[in-house]
Formats: sequence, C-alpha cells, structure tokens
Amino acid sequence: MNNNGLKDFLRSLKVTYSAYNFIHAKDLEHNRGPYKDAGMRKFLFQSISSRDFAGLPKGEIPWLDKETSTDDIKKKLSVTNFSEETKATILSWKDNGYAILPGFFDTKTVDAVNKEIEDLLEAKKIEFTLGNKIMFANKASELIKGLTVKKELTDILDFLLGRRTTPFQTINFVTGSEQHAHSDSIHMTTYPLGYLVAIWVALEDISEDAGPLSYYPGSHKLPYLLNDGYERGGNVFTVGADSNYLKYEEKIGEVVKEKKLSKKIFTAKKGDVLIWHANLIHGGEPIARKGATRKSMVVHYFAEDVIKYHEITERPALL
Ligand SMILES: O=C(O)CCC(=O)C(=O)O
Repeated sequence: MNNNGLKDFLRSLKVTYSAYNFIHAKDLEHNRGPYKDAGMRKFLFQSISSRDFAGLPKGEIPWLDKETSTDDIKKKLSVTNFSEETKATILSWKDNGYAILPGFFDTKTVDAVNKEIEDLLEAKKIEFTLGNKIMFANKASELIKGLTVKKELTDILDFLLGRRTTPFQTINFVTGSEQHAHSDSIHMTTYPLGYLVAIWVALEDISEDAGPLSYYPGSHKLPYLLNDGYERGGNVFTVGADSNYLKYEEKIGEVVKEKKLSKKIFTAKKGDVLIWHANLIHGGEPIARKGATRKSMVVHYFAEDVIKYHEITERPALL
C-alpha cells in the first residue's frame, strides 16, 4: 500500500476519527447538552450519523420550515429593524429557500477582503486545499472573522433559523468551484434537521461565463437526502469511500430531473450576498471563460443548541 492508499484506508476507519476527536474533546462540548436532550447514548467523540436519529422524533424544526403563515412572518418582521428590501426577501424564504441582500458589503470592505486573501496566501498563512478552496480564512484574519459576525448579518440569519447562529467555517474562492449540485446537509448536518445556514458573498462582479453560483428555488422543501438515500457504503467500522460521493451527486441529479426543478444562476454584483437554506440544492457552474476569476466567499453557520455533525463522514463537528 502506498502513502495515499494508507491515508485513504485510515480516513475510512471510524476509529481514526474517534481518536482525533478524543484529542480535540473540548471542541465537541457544544454537543453535550443537545445529546442529553435527545437521549443520545454515545460518547461525544464517537461517530454519528442520521442512523443514530432514526428511532427519535423529528424534533423541533426551524420555525420557517413549519406551517407558518405569511401573517405570522410579517408580524415578526414588523418588530425588526430590517430594511423593507430585506423584509421582502426574508418573506420569500419559506417558498424559495434563499434570500438575496444586494450590495450588503460595500466596495471598500470587499476590496479589503480581497487584499487580505492575497496577503495571507503570500504569507502562506492560508492555502488552497480540496482543489481550489481556501478553508478557514476567518481563523487567520480578524477582518474576515469580523465580517462573519457582523450584527446586521447575524440578526438576519438568527431570524431565519429562529435561534442564535455561529460561524462554523469560511471558504474562499478565487475561481469558480464547479462543484456539482448538492445540499449542504450531506456535509454539515444537524439534529433536528435544518439548523444550518450559509451566506455566499460576491467579492467581484460575476459574469455568466465565470462559473457562477447556481441554485434550485424551492428544493429545500424536498426530503433531505442523507447517507441512507444513496449507495454510501460503509459499515460499523468504516465510513463510505470518498469515491461514493459520486453516487450522491448522481442521486441529486435524478431528483432535479424527476422533480423538474428549475435552476437559477446568480450573476452577482460585487458585495451582493445570497443566503441559502440547509437543504437548498446549489452548486457552481462550469467555467466557460478560460482564466476567469470568480472571487467569492462562503460562510456556513450552525444554530446553537442542536447536534452538529457531518453526515457524510459520520463525524461530530469540531467547533
Ligand atoms: O461557490 C460555489 O460555487 C459553491 C460553494 C458551495 O456549494 C458550498 O460551499 O457549499
């Protein structure tokens, strides 16, 4: 077995993750209360997936995922200080599963973020991983960290989920992700379901040929596609192979076709923000113009007081 083979083998073993989690036990404390509330009989460092919740009630889902009337939402919005434009986009969340905040970040702020990314890359404080992703720039930059917790933003996210939210990670892109359609819930999941939300920030004007973000309005209302919904593989000792992720993508492709979902392309302007629901199907379009940049940033947020984990790798989330 070569080095890569050994790495893949170790990555497939649940015990490897458990050992890593054991060492990082303090980063799993956030799950202690929610495990207790759910009656979960597991150590915090053990593997966890939707199978562990199969015998449990669905739990209290986010208020906007319930039968909430438009009048109720309007009433709650009336006591906020959100702009009329923000109120209107929030009002469409229940049906659409996304909200758009045009020009939320001003040019000066966006320019500062782009410069920060360039400087941090140069100083080797951040790097490209998993292809073209820069993970956790918020841990290397006070400026970026500050933006992720900007009150005007988190007030909106908290409103959407009906709970306080905390950033889990940032992902910066310089070029388009070209990521196939997926819902974040296969990667970052909660019990009860639905307590994840993400923002996507345009860090430059993005044209149709630069591999823009795409998404399927209303797809968040479909059943969550989790490990049991496709040929994930894995058993009590191992998690499914990374290559089986293709089966997940195929399954999502089938759902899109079967449900005749229509796709929208976000040709955003610099500073625009799109917020997506935990179960909204989205991805990155192919880059049609060679060499095109598509500077953007994603921030994933979890709500507090829920179990937070990664369905695909059956790991509790380290926060
Ligand atoms: O920016 C993109 O193209 C997609 C990013 C994405 O899907 C994600 O971070 O979940």
